Amino acid sequence: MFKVKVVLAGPSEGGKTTLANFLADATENSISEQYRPTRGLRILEFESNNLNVNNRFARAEVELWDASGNPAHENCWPAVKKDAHGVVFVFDPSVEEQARALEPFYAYFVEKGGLSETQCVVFASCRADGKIARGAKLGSQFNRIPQLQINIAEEANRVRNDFNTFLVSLLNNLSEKSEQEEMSIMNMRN
Ligand SMILES: Nc1nc2c(ncn2[C@@H]2O[C@H](COP(=O)(O)OP(=O)(O)OP(=O)(O)O)[C@@H](O)[C@H]2O)c(=O)[nH]1
Ligand SMILES: [Mg+2]
Repeated sequence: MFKVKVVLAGPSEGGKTTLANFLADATENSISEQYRPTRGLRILEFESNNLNVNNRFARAEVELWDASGNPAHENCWPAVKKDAHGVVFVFDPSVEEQARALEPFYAYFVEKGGLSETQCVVFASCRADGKIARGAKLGSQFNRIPQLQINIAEEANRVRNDFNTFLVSLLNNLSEKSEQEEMSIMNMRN
């Protein structure tokens, strides 16, 4: 079974913890009314089944790192980035400042080394009543990263599917890599 470390990154009140609880609990009603800032870091673990990886069904053990978006907790970031397979950037598109506030996270996780853009996705986390006509627009550095609108309250299944699709893309990379490694080990033996 694959083990995948996925990081949730983005500004405070973007919706990371809400998303993490939803994904890990597998319940439909995990949106809490009250905002409780994450202090530092939480790590949630769960299994995702029935993932189609290279035309084989696979399961994955997901380690979801839900870090605080508050710059006061930046000291956690190195541990968060270390050995991460993928990053989900989360922000609230109905709040203009959140688009700007996402940029330091891109800079840290992608620009400053670590992850490539193929290991990233942006989830614009819409609130229940969030009929946003025109959401906050992200900087051009995000142009090469797929961006999806998610709405846990109204489209729970779709959010889960979107996350699993992202997982599969990460796992495809991983399984290709391990096949290449196997190949090179065999070549060394020959
Ligand atoms: N209705 C609805 N509310 C949401 C959703 N996501 C977040 N919220 C609300 O937005 C607020 C902030 O959400 P959190 O998930 O705690 O934000 P966070 O990104 O973890 O913030 P930090 O821990 O400070 O970095 C909370 O009041 C949530 O109830 C959502 O999908 N739907
Ligand atoms: Mg949080």
